[in-house]
Amino acid sequence: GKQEMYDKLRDAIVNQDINGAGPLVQEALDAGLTPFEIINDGLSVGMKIIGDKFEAAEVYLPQIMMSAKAMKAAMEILDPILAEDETSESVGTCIKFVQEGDIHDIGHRLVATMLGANGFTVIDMGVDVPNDKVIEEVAAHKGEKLMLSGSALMTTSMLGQKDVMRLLDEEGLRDSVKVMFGGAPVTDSWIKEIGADATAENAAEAANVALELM
Ligand code: HCB
Repeated sequence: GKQEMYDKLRDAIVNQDINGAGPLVQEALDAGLTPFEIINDGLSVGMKIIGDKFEAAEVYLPQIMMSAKAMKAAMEILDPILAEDETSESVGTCIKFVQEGDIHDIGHRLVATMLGANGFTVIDMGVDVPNDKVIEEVAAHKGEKLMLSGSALMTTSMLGQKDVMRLLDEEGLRDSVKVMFGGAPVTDSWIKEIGADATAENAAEAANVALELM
């Protein structure tokens, strides 16, 4: 059944099965699972488990890196399919980036994929992006239905989100863009404190929140 397939997908990430993850995703697709189910109920669950194990010092960086590679191999199969599904009518433009000093890109990519699959035109600025570049990009798209989605996985890089909000104000751009920040350390109270619009727990929720904000 479905749950059995979800468990296999989860385990492929937890057990760092870099070579097996791609074929397993194909198997899941052939069995009729949707890319959303594969990501949300399978792969992401595995990534969460490996993250928790890392925090409990049960696994170490090399293992995490291999889990990340397995995740990447899985997404290489899913990304083109999700891109095909994109509706022709764009619901808005989303500038997506990871804060300066931060190279964690797994969650960032998942959110970008989900936003794209939900009708956003996604501009992926990648990781370790300085705030002045982010502000330049927002300015370049002023006047469009615009959303900014930033990720930060470290408490240090998260502080940069506060500067994004200050710079948007200073440049007179705050009213031109909706701002959603996410990443493990980001909380509702942080979002409130810095004056951003929203956060989301995961990629599926991020897509829903983004659609609501538009
Ligand atoms: Co990394 N790392 N890491 N790491 N890493 C964390 C983030 C720690 C929390 C682990 C820990 O120590 N407890 C920690 C940060 C501590 C802190 O500041 N609080 C940490 C550290 C310290 C580091 C290094 C400094 C380690 C070192 O070198 N000594 C180094 C940093 C390098 C740098 O950035 N300059 C580092 C490196 C790595 C890798 C390379 C081994 C690997 C990253 C691989 C890659 O991304 N390509 C890695 C990983 C994988 C992790 C953990 C284990 C998992 C992160 C992850 O991918 N989660 C993480 C522990 C953890 O987070 N629990 C650990 C899975 C994804 C799917 O979840 O939260 O990223 P997500 O995204 C979600 C969600 O937040 C939301 O939706 C996403 C999808 O569901 N979301 C948004 C995300 N962005 C959003 C934006 C929106 O607008 C809305 C929603």
